[in-house]
Amino acid sequence: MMLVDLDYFFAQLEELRNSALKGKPVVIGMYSGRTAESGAVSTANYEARKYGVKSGMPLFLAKRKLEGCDAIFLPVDYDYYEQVSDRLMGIFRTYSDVFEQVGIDEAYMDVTVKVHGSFEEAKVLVLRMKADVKTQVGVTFSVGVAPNKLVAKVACDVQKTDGLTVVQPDEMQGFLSPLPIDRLLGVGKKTSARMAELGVKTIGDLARFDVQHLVDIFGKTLGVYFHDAANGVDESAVKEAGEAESISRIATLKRNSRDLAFIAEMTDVLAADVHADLLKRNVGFKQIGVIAFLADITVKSRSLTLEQSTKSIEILKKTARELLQRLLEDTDKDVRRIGVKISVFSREEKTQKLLESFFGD
Ligand code: DCP
Ligand code: CA
Ligand code: CA
Repeated sequence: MMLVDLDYFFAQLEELRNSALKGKPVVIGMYSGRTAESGAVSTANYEARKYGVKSGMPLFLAKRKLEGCDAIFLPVDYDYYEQVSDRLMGIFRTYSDVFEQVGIDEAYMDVTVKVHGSFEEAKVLVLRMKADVKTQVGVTFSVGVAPNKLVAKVACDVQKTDGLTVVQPDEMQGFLSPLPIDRLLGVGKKTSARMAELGVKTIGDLARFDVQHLVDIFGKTLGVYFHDAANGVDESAVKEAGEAESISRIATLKRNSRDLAFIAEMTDVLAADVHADLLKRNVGFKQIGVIAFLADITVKSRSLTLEQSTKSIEILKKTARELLQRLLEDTDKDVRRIGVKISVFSREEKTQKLLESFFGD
């Protein structure tokens, strides 16, 4: 398994289209627009990081740290970054058996079959891919190669830029053990502080810590996750994105009808049912569909994909009504049964959710 992550992504892409920036500190800012100065640092190149500039820092602070350094401040240009990201992901994908993009500049790749299970061959594949991306796009990225996703992620972060870190099965413990626990996915400042109170500072400390004790403190899911993670245990598979699951409800109307208001009463009820299920699973939806079984036994459906995933019941009901209206405009038959369906994304894993809610990390 491997994780690829582009180096100082937004800033590197600004350097890519304007080579005059190279060698200077470059800061990409998300300007809030309230005043010319207000906003936060999205990212910075490594020249700027030498002065202590970091993602998330207020822009005025970054300006202060870089005073007199001939630093360049640029606003985010998300459309451009996304365009290049799509090209990069397209290239990475061709080197994978299974490919899972997890952010604008990051993806997991399962290459087990391609490299015949050999870490040596994986290394060769990464070097080929680095050269390919360098010529085709002109950017660098760092890679972690390991027996599983969890360790690949940690490995990717230890050496940047243009890094390649390979951790073989027999090296896992020695690799993880001395690292601070915040290198583990989901362990941020607050979790680290809580762990430090328990005398747990390194991943090795955490690996040796009594699992039952962790469960008592953090609950079963997280306690077991921390224990496994520290021991380099992760069984999760690389999953192709966009494998949407759906939730749907269908009901028969009290009478056949093509009266919008009457049928919409039913789609509202179905939407509420679907929504309750959605909340239970704690996921969002992006696609809504309405299906009608007509009196002449034909079936018609309409669907819509939203710009952004949401959990809103209002949007669900309103969109279902609109789809129903469009559907009725395209037929002169009565509706006998009606259904509402949404596509949900199961990518959000339980542990990830819990980690976010537990400490806000
Ligand atoms: N980003 C952001 N705000 C943050 C963190 C990140 O806008 N708080 C954006 C800008 C980054 C991009 O996401 O370029 C990718 O984030 P990374 O965490 O991978 O950071 P970088 O790619 O910038 O740097 P690194 O070289 O450490 O990977
Ligand atoms: Ca990155
Ligand atoms: Ca990233």
